[in-house]
Amino acid sequence: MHMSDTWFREDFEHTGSSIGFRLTRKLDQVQSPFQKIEIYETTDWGNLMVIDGAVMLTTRDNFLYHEMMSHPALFTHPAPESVVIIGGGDCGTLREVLRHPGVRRAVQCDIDEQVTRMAEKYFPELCESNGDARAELLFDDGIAYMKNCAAGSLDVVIVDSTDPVGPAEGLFNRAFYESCLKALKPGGILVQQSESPLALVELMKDMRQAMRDAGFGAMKTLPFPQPCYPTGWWSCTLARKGEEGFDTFRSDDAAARPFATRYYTADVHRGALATPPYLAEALGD
Ligand code: AG3
Repeated sequence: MHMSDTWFREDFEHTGSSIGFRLTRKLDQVQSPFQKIEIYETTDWGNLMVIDGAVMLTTRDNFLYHEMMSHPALFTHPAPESVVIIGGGDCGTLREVLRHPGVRRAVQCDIDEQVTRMAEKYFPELCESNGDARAELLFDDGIAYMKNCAAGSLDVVIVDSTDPVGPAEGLFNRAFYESCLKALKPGGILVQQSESPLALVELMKDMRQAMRDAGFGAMKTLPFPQPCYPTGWWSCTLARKGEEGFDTFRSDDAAARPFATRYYTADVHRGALATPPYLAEALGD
């Protein structure tokens, strides 16, 4: 018998499905100027962060998402030194990026400081690299930040956003991608969290069209499991400033990586590049 029969459930209207967690108690809640952030303790998944009713992460399964948002792009780029993360206020992506010894500067720009304050308290392991001399944490509008970024100054831009509604809506359109393209050096890579590869293919197509219209060359969507997000299956999309594709990556470096991972390996990376036929047909990958 479990001590609790109280559940948090995210009903995802677009997919006609839900994901839920059994709770022990509510730990915190804050209404920031941008959104409502809730923190729960669960019986089996550690702590849970919810923003405006949407699951952001759990202690137990966030490594899947954070590793896949970072390592495929950083092991595809020949020598990533300068990285910007838009969103990502929980600092999990930042931690993974900083594991790469070649990275000299990693800027995280999230509009909502409260997300980071909550992560420091309830997901301290994700924030363990925040004091790294290479890290810079900004609490600012990511759209404006990318617009004002020096042209040709970045190797990788990672958009670790919420769904394309509310504050994150402007992170999925052509104007924003144009700013990203301008800020990247030739051969630079944009990574965008790109929702469920099963239920949100239409959204993914629109997003990729906006990237193409902005001038990005090669593109590739990598699916991965993510139990806490709608349908339990998620994806990131990589886009290149230039035509060089994503089929080859620094697989020897990935295999010999000087840090521990729990999901990402060179083989997992290779596997994620194998696009299932239905998705290949829909996206042209
Ligand atoms: N990632 C949030 C992805 C969107 C989840 N959508 C949902 N639950 N409806 C940002 C947090 C991880 N750093």
